[in-house]
Amino acid sequence: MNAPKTPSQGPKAPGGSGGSLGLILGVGVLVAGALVAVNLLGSRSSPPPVATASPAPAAGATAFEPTRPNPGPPPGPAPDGMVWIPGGEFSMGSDASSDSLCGLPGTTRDALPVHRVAVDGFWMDATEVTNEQFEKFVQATGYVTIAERTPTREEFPTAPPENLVAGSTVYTPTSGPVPLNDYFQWWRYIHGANWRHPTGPDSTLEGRQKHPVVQVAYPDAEAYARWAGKRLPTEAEWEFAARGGASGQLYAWGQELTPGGKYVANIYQGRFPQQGGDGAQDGFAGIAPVAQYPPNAYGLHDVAGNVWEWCSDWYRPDYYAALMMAGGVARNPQGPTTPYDPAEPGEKKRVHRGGSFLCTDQYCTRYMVGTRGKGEVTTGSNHVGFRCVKPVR
Ligand SMILES: [Ca+2]
Repeated sequence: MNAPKTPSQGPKAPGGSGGSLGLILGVGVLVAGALVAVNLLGSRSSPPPVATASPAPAAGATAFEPTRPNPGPPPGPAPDGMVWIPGGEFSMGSDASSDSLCGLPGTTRDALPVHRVAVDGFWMDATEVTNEQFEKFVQATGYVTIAERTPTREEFPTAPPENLVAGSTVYTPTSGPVPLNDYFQWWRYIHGANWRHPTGPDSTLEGRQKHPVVQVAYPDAEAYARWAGKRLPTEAEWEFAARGGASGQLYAWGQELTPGGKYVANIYQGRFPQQGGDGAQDGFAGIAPVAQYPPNAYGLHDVAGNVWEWCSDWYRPDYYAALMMAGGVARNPQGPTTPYDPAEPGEKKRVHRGGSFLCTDQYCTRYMVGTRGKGEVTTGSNHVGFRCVKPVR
């Protein structure tokens, strides 16, 4: 595979794309399981306001209260491939006790505090959007994804010429053990990687029609949803749906990672991120076709693992604290009005949810249902996809 070099200086002080949401040639990096974008093309933003830290509940305390789904049957027959999510009131987030399950202390702090939220009922795709579904969209519209567009000199005047090539970020296993704090060891910007060639120009979709589409940036996912007469879920809708009516559980299926000794999601077992390190005890090394495991109580497949899913909320680590401070029950929250990630203050990020086939209890446990991820909006990778929702008119 022809892999243009990532910048020799590696991850520098957080840069930014300024006010522009134009094409950013970025490297997606796995930081505690979340895809984070590092802008390779220079910094030109002013720092945003400082976020307030999320308070942690007292040790041993739990803020979870029962989920109260809205009563009544679905409003009609389910649209093709979708299931009814009744909506209702629930406790959202992940409490401090789950923090210790992540290898890196503090990595779930942005899911605090657990707070009360209510969402209206909606239809949701039972699975992540597949390659064959995305292909129909592209055939019908001629849409060109961001990873397929070549960044221009005008857009990025300070970028090295070798970086001005269309491509995307690809997980590249290492030949041996590496420190887990240097994500450039296993993420590469690959010229020619895009949804048709998910791991680089030599890869194809042959045999992958039922795999979730990947290498889609946020605007790509949004364009698909619009074409399909749907939209992307808010983070609150996503979590309500993923919890399946239960409250305060660690996983979408319960409290145990492997109920009955069996894996029920496509995650990663073994030595991360080494070549051949994924033991595939869950049946799959790497990405899997959708719906290979039992659905949750609402009929949703793969809300944990396989690929991260875009949500429509901007990412801020202090958003839950802000909702808590506002008091009462947050009704149909839409996310903060502006994005902010202290790790990369200049980048505009939206929420990712669900974790991926690269999440491991060694390094990242974001397949836990209340935890959060984040991604720069123009950055795709081969472990981020999406599913859509359809509100009731
Ligand atoms: Ca796996």
